[in-house]
Amino acid sequence: MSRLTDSPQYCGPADRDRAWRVGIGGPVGSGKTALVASLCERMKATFPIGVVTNDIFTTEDADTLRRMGVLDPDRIVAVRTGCCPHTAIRDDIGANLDAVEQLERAVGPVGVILIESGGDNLTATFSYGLVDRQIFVLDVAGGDDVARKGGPGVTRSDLLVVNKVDLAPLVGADVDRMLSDAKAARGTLPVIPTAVRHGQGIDRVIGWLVDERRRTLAGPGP
Ligand SMILES: Nc1nc2c(ncn2[C@@H]2O[C@H](COP(=O)(O)OP(=O)(O)O)[C@@H](O)[C@H]2O)c(=O)[nH]1
Ligand SMILES: [Mg+2]
Repeated sequence: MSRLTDSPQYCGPADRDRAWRVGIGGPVGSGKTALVASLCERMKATFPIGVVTNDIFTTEDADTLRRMGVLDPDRIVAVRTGCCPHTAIRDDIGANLDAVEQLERAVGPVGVILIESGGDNLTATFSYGLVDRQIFVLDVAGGDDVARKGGPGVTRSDLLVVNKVDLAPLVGADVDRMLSDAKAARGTLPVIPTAVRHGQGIDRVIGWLVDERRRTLAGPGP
């Protein structure tokens, strides 16, 4: 299975001076904001980091992250999409690109910008005009058959995170089966189980991000 980055639409970072951008998508409530918060808290000492959130009608996720104090408030910018979340991250990315620019103007060079999508269904993916890599977040409480249901986020995102593994016994979900379904759907593409709320699996996600960033910035090999 090839990943979305291999598609002809992917142009790569047009300007290597700009921040490396990572999209975080997935269904409502799967743990996207929790993942963003945890990544900010653990990575900000090493990388100048920024966040763009997408909500349909409010700035709820940005407000939450500011309240949690995971970053300086001016490093968190909210986009109010006013439309289906996937429209703003895939079809008409102008508002998100403006938010990225606003962030970089406000705080100077940023090493990594995390762009959280509004919660959407299994069909949502980011345009590679907006992000360099994308993470899709599922959670075991959404049903352990979700990985089998497929969709581009499950099958071709650069990283699939299966979150809330701590809840598996409570909701009767079979995590091993979910992981093996996901691996079968994704071939060599990575899958990381997490319990973000308890810090479980976050170091693996950070390791993946650091490697992918290094690889992107190094450019194509000789
Ligand atoms: N038990 C458990 N709850 C989690 C975990 N990650 C997130 N949550 C909770 O799930 C709910 C939705 O998380 P949120 O990050 O807002 O989801 P989003 O809609 O995808 O951004 C919140 O109450 C989180 O505290 C986890 O690993 N385990
Ligand atoms: Mg959220």
